[in-house]
Amino acid sequence: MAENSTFGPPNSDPNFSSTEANRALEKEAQLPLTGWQQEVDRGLELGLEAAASIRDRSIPTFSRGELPHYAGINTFLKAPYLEDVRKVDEYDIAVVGVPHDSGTTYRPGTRFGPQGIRRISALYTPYNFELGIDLREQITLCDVGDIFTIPANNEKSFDQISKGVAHIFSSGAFPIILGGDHSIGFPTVRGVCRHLGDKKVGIIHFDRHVDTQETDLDERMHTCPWFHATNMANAPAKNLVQLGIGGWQVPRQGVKVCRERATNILTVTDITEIGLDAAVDFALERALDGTDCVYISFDIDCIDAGFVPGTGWPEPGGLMPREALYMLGKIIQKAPVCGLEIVEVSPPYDISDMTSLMATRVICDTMAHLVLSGQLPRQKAPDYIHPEANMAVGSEWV
Ligand SMILES: [Mn+2]
Repeated sequence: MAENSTFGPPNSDPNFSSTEANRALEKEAQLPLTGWQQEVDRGLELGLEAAASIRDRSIPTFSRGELPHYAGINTFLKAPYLEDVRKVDEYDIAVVGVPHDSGTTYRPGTRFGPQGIRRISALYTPYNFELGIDLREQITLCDVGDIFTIPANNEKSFDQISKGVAHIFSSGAFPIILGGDHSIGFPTVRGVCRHLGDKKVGIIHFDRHVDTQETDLDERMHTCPWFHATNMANAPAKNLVQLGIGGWQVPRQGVKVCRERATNILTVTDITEIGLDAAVDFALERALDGTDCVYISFDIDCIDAGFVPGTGWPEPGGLMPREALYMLGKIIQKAPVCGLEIVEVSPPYDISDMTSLMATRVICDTMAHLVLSGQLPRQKAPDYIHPEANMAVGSEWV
């Protein structure tokens, strides 16, 4: 502080002592550095000690961890790549890519979504200032790579996706799914339902589009996931909540299905008029009515198109990033969440990685709120995973 300053330290100023920023400063002091030290030790062991001229002796010769951010192999957040997916149960969270865009009806490119999200995720540290959380210290995360999708055949891809998601979900690792277009919403939920037994899941769906029609262009496309997901007994339509719907790209045949099945829709105007907290309460009450857990399907195009140009059907007038992130965080704080998918990131249409960055932000905030709400790391398998669930699922899907 300058000698002639008229200001005292912020935390001694009664007008500012209770700011989020001051709380964040205090929270950081409570976080351990154990995981960081392990990363340094591992880097030195596997990456060799640095050249003699390097004064910081925590730096290895070969980059083997978070640093430097521009180096290394691009898994999500530089998490370990888990080649042997049979060991996914050893992690709290498993990130999996679903590079499938054959369900796209206009601008393709979401098959590169997982790569785009992973690439820009290298920009992030595992620490968040105001949340006071350091993922490296508090959970274990792996990147299991991508599901092998079949570009010429949506249905075969759906079977692959359901099998892969079921494998992760049944292991107890929390699945975070990087799309891919929104057609994957049906097979991902089907994979979760495979191991719910008679338990039920409510779907909270952030989107500008309803995605509820039976077919589009004669197939089950990215306009169709919730028609088919809510046909499953484990995922009732009355528990489908759709936040941010509106504009000029909502097919009328999908609207008809929403009306017939009485799904729960809030437009962007609804959300801003009733307020974010009331919108969160609306979503939770309906998604959790008679269900055991919530699955979050986050279409990046729910955000105003100005922030997310890299998507298949950009639509102006969407949610502000702060609004979407606020609602997402509050929902996770208050609901048992069984999985997250982030879809419709199309890097070929992106500018400066901004759409992929938004997706990364959604994922990292989700992980943080899962930890802050005590859902992760898990002490035991959640009740909604069937006790006989195991990773050896069959390949037949209805
Ligand atoms: Mn959409």
